[in-house]
Amino acid sequence: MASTELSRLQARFGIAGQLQFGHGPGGLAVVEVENAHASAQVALQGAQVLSWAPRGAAPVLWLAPPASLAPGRPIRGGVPICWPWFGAHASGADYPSHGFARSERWEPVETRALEDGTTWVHLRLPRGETSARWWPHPCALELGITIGAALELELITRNTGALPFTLEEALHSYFAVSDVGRVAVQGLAGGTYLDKLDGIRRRQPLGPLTLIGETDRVYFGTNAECLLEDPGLRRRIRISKRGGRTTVVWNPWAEKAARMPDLGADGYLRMLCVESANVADDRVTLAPGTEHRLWVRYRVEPLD
Ligand code: TA6
Repeated sequence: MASTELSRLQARFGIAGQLQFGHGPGGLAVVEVENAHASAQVALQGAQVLSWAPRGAAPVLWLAPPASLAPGRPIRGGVPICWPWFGAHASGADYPSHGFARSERWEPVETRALEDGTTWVHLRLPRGETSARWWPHPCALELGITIGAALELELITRNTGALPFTLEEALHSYFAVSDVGRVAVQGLAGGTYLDKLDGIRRRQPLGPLTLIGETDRVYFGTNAECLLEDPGLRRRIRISKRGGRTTVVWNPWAEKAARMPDLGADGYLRMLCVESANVADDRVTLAPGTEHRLWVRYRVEPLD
């Protein structure tokens, strides 16, 4: 993005000493936030949170090496927004995986320094012609981000047309972990999931989910809070959600990761996706004039 455009955004939405526009990793145009509670970067491409770290804490989100990042290319890491479909499109073979929201450039609507010292960033997806090509439904898509000791994201879809439409969505969060083979995810016990490795639906055994290889599971009908426990970093990440009935857990593991250059040499060891979503069985149908909100909050706690 040209510096003049960044300067215009800075003049309109910048907050002295707290929020500025600039070029981040890979030359991506980003909103940079530093406040008393945390620091974060949000790419205008896809309104994608690239990084977030509560003050004094290690980064909570994993991001691909900067060399693999470039404007216009889906960014691996942070919190990609998958919308209005998840994974491969049902009929459009040439449609982008996970929808188009993450590839388009979003625009700021409002920024605010809140009284509690957190920072509010509100973005929307302009109705570009590419989205009209793939998605012929009049709608509005916005994201509200609250950056503080917790990170909150709220994805809002409004049906502004005269006909209902059905969508899938996911906040495809890449959490930073010490070693994916040593972490555990609490909160999914007893749930039913689709194992995308073989297409079979199974029930999650009681107890925490631990990983011993490639894992790609879609848990349906759950609004459970998940805890990502990481003994190596002596922390747990509390993943709360509202408006999302699906939780996706994904790690490609070594063999598939070796075919994903943007994961870097041992990237798969240092990340785990725990995604709050509405996918497949849980897809959302929006009547004309209504809206749907998918909200998440991430908090870091000591693992005593
Ligand atoms: O959320 C899991 C998943 O659907 C995996 O199947 C894998 O494709 C992953 O998303 C990454 O997708 P991406 O298009 O970002 O490479």
